[in-house]
Amino acid sequence: MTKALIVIDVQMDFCPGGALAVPEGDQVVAPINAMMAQYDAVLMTQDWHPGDHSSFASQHRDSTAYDVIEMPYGPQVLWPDHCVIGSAGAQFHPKLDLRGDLILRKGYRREIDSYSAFFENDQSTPTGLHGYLQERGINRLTLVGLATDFCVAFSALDAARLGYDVTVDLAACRAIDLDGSLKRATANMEAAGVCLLGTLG
Ligand code: VGL
Ligand code: ZN
Repeated sequence: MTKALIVIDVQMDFCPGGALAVPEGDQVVAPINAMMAQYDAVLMTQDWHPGDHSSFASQHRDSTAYDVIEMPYGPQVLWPDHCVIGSAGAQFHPKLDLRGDLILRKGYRREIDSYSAFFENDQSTPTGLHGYLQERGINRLTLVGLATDFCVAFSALDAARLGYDVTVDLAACRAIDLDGSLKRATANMEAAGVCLLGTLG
């Protein structure tokens, strides 16, 4: 078995003081760095949006952040502007160990958001990560990072659906928790056979 650590969106905008700050988001950095040596591959995702991305509330008249609107591909939460391509907020946390093999950027197409590392939010446009992992013979994945209830959960659910052996280490994740989203996400992950380690952060 070949195993990879997938580090989701440990970026400044998701840390305290950032544009879409996740409570205690920066506290995932130390545990994630400590885990890296135990894996055959370390992959990182980077949320990477153009300044006029359609997931930004600023792009929609009469909407405010955290509203949910209907997009051609389904419901979409509107977010504060965050992780804009090339901005300081899009950078990885400066203490994150960057020894990773691959950095996968997502959400760079204006018309569609991408929470998952595997598919955009239409749940059918692939990012190419599945092909990369298959070619490297990686079949066991541990996911960590930000945020538990959005990008980590969507990635874990897609990975389970694709047939990977999936673990989410909750001690190295933190959540946004919007209207019960954390509870829903953990229930969905459990139902999909994702192994949840540690306690909810
Ligand atoms: C995320 C909301 C918007 C995440 C990214 O990384 O969980 N959440 N963009
Ligand atoms: Zn985003």
